[in-house]
Amino acid sequence: MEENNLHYNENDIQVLEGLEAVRKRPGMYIGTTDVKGLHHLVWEIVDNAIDEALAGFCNHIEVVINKDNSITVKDNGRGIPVGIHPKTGVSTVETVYTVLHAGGKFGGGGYKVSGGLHGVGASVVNALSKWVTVTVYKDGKIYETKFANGGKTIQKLKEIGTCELNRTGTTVSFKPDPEIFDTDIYDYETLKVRIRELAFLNKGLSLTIRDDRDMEDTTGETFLYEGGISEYVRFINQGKTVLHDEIIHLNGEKDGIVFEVAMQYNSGYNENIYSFVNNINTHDGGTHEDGVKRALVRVINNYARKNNILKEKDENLKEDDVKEGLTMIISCKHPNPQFEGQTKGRLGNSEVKNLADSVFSEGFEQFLLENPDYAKIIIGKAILARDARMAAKKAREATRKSDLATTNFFGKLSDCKSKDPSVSEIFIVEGDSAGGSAKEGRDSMTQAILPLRGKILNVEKARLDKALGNEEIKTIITAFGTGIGEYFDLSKLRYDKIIIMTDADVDGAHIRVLLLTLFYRFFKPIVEAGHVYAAQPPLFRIMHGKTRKYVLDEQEKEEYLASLPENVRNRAEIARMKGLGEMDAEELNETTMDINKRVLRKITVGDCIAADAIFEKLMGDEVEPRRAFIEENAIKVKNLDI
Ligand code: 0RA
Repeated sequence: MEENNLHYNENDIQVLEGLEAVRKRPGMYIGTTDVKGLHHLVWEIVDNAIDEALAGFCNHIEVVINKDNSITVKDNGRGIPVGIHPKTGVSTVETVYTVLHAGGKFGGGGYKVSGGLHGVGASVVNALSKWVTVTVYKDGKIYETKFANGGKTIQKLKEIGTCELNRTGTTVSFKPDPEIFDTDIYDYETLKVRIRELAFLNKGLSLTIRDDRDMEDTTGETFLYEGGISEYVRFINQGKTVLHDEIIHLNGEKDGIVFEVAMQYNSGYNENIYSFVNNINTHDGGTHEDGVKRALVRVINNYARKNNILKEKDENLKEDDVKEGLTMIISCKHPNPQFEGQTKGRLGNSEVKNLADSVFSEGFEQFLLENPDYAKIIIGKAILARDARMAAKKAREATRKSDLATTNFFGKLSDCKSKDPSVSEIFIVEGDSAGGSAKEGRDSMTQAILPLRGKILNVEKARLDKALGNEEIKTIITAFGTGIGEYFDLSKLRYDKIIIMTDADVDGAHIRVLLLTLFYRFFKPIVEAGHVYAAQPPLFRIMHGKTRKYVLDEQEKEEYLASLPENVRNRAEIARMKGLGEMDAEELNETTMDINKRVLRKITVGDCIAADAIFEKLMGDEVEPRRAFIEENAIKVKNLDI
């Protein structure tokens, strides 16, 4: 093959050693080689296209999951430069894909995504792929280069055709190397949620996601938000009762740092504050968030005192009080962000704090002055929150004192024998009958069962003090052992895995959303530390002869049937599993609980946020969105990964 007749020089050897290092220790470059790392590859490539958009040269990006679970990312930017690079002696395209960390130096945008694990560059994707093809449209020509088996160049950049002069852009396709990754299956929802988020965060940029594994889906979904983060706030608050129609949107710029915030209060009791730097979620906050919060507390207290809503004898409102019911998106674009903390989830740049404070306080003060009625409502809510906070503190102290022995806790929980948290698991099971089978089918040494009677309390609709009075919630808190709020202690968690086991139907989805909401609001560190899982009960049982085979979904069913000889296939009995309660103890153990056979899905904070977003549709008072949602999802409830 002509492509293999390449002459290797010293530069090539260095390149190969660089990419070999990535293959030896992929974790150092992309964090993990599980499903998260697999998706990370997509974001590396998309980030490059976003940089081109931030530089002002690209307004559309398309991501396609191809039939073979390879990915294609297409942008309409200027196209990666195709000339020979003076340092490497090969094309710039090839350089970007084969030299570690080369990408950044060739970027056109001012806001490089350089935080956390992002921004390691296209070469890392190449190193971890079975094959990569890059196509560049530029100057009326189409260029192409190909790599295979961990980034080895198998086709040098060459002209493969012509195109219209005004057509420019870069298209990258890659197939993750199955030798590196634990799984090679992309999850459409995961990609979609982030793509939609990128559309919110980059107003005017249109992003399309398409799943070509599904023959019926040929158009995909396109996200484009001219209103940017304001529309993100509206999206999060959809279905919630808002306290003011207008979304407050403020922005400012200083020394190349662009700062933007959008907010709206709703009548709920929780905060939804999300902050980003260069499109990366800073889940541990940082100076941009601190500046806004400081200003928020100050402006509200000042206004409340000036207008005699807070009397002289009253204490100032606290941050927690003014955050109740607040939905807020903070987005900062910074040319040189410093990310701090163990997971690099915190912005450290000190200069951002004052910028955030001044932009926010000026704009928000003006909003209050211009809207005294809204000001009264917002501050009135904060005062109620303060009163509830005091009551909740008392209730929490009470919960902390109640220990395992004093509640009627043992009646519900069938605990495991082991007291070693590192091997212990707790299954939270929908319904008493499934709970019974689970109890019988479990490994009682390491597996605890907690059956849920009815639906647990919706913590979106109740303040903390009320939630803490709820029996099911009390049981869960006691079982976990961590406490909550200011008494929370992750090291006291009694189980390594918390496994939600619900039916694959709409009711099951309800319960899962309620639990995810509870976990997210009360036990976020448990979710963040990766202790929460969803069990995946099978959807079909296939019987032929003496063989019983359980499969998770339609696709797996088809694949299994196809693998059978025709005469066996024709006689196979296929049953759709209706729910957990339908399985006997042995079946439940074999399909869903046995450590060696089951499939668990790890729940991420992202899942919880997604659950929160669809929450109102599923649970809210409004009937219409709920009906639409249930109809929309009735067919693919299995895919309702929430
Ligand atoms: C630097 C300069 C030029 C294009 C790009 C970077 C570029 C990089 C990527 C990565 C993915 N998509 C991209 N699109 C563009 C263009 C310089 C010129 O005008 O030739």
